[in-house]
Amino acid sequence: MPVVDAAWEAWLSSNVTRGCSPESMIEAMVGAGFAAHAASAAVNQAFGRAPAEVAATSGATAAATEAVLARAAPQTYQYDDAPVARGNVIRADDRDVRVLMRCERPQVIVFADVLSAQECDEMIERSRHRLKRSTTVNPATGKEDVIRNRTSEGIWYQRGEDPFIEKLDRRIASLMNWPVENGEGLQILHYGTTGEYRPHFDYFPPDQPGSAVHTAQGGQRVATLVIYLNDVPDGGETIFPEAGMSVAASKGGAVYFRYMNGQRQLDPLTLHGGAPVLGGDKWIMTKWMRERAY
Ligand code: PD2
Ligand code: ZN
Repeated sequence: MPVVDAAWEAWLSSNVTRGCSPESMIEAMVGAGFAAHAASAAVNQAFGRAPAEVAATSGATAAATEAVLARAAPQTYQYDDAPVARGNVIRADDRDVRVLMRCERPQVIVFADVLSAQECDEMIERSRHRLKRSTTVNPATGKEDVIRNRTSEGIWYQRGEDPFIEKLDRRIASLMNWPVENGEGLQILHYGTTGEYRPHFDYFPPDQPGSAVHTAQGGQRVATLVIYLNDVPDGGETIFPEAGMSVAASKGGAVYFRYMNGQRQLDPLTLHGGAPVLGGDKWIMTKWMRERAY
């Protein structure tokens, strides 16, 4: 952190004499690495040493500091309306889906009956023999890595790849109230006992070089629907550690969460993970929605 040495003293007094505003001076010092309170104190002192007529017109440095801090602070996420319909039962294309719980910050909705028990069984049976060890996107490179954060196996279905998948894609898009064309293909994941997915964000971190590869088509992810395909006997909840919330896996039920608002801000409270499965296994089906057609 810099200190107010002779060179800075000279800079301060010449800027006061030139008629610079306290705000611009505090901003310049913060930009040079000073803490806001240190910059504010130094600017205050400089105006205090100035001739009375300059000091009188300088205004309050406290207000100037506030303005600088407000500009420097990361923008807090603004919660606007999620696209999901209101009400306790939502008509999702061909099926009525019950709402069990809604949370506004972060935006999380828990549903029952997104899939029937038979549809869950059919998805599991179709997928069982095609599973591969899951990968995770490396944020630095954008490549898929097998890492210990995610101990599951999975398979992707192309959007609308057959009539059964197409029906589910349409129902899910209708429930999420987002265009079916903006959806990634469905992903099935299977976790054995002890399997887990450590807390992460589903969006691609904008400041990481690897994200550009993933957002080139369809843009950023905006919302996720995780559908549970079986009842997990013990553990395996979807957890939101920043919100202190967990959702138990219940066959045919689902958890929706939305992390990108209309201003393209991303909600850090949607940090989430799959808790370790403590008994039995866990099957889920995930839909990620993008900003644009994918
Ligand atoms: O298995 C889950 O509950 C879970 C939790 C968090 C899955 C995902 N994220 C995911 O597939 O992104
Ligand atoms: Zn996730």
